[in-house]
Amino acid sequence: QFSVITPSSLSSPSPLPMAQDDLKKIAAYKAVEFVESGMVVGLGTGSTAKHAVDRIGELVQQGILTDIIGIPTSTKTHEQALSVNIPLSDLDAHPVLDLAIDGADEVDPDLNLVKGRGGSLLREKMIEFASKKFVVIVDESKLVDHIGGSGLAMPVEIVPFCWKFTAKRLELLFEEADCVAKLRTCEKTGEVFVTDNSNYTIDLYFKKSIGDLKAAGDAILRLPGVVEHGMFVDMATTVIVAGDNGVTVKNK
Ligand code: ABF
Repeated sequence: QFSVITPSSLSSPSPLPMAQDDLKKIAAYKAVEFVESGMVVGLGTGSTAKHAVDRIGELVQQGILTDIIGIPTSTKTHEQALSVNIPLSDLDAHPVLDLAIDGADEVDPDLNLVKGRGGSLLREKMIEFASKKFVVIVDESKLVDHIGGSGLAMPVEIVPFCWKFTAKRLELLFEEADCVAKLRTCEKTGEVFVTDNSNYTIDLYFKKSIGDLKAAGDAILRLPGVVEHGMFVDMATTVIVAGDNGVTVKNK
């Protein structure tokens, strides 16, 4: 069920569309309200999750949140969290998390997600899988009717060894969806993008529906060479969406 909340800073809805980054911040701050002292918290990656990490750091520094342990989902978030004084640990020491907060690239009406366009997905999936609650924070531009139907990338993390073979097998797997597989490169340098886990990323582009998401995800994982894919099916417990008319919280 949806509940609509108007942020206090928007007591009467603004007549002007809000900047996308402001919406991300509103969603992030709302999610941090779920964080309590003593919790082990998964810290997401990306421009939306960054606001949540900053906010948690602020509350830790003010002594409002105490005994927090953060589990970062990327090396970038690890550095950011350290810079705002959040005590950190990892999944080996804390195999069960109370809560994880992270962004997403696409969210469908059943709260299934596409993640990984920002470069991190494997550590995110491991940490969010281990969390009792997984709160996703997005601005309304991320809402889609069908996962993979936006024409934008569906990321798959693969081992570098003979990556062309794996890319070809991924295309063949989704032949009926007219899939094109592209190796991700760095925009600035043109060099191959290497993940935090020293792997490569293949971005899949579909012209037609990929059908059942779980079946598609399982088929991807059965391909030798694949490490993990960016479909997060049945993982989010709450999605917080910030839009011009306020914040919407949807619970699974
Ligand atoms: C990460 O950040 C990724 O899984 C996802 O690709 C991305 C969303 O980033 P942003 O909040 O910058 O749109 O969590």
